[in-house]
Amino acid sequence: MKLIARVSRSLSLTLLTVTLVIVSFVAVVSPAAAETVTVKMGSDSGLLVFDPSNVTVHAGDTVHWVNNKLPPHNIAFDGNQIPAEAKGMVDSLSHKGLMFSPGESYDVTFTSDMPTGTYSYYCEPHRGAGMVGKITFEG
Ligand SMILES: [Cu+2]
Repeated sequence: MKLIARVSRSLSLTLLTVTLVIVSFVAVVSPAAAETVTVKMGSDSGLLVFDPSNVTVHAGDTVHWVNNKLPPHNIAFDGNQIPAEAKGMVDSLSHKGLMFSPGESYDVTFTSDMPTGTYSYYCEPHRGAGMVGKITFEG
């Protein structure tokens, strides 16, 4: 009986150890929770800007543009100002249609299969006024 008790105790210790190792491994390997970064089109104070104009995202994160002030706005990525390997994605990243209504929004999710680097974009009606933005994708 004593032997069985000893065996089962060491067995449960082993199980506990294995469980702890697995749990800590999962905690280290699993990426941080995906985030949504909101970018206002037209600042609250009424400036023709993307606010914030520079954001940094990681794989799984979503950039969420919201029409805020002084519409219409749109989101146009420049094929020469995104990573060269991402050039084919210009159209799918951009929202060329003008957004007129406050609260209208557009999302782009950056996924691990996309090239890392800097993705610059602008608002077509207000590019001349300096309504430009930049996303740094760190993968
Ligand atoms: Cu605009």
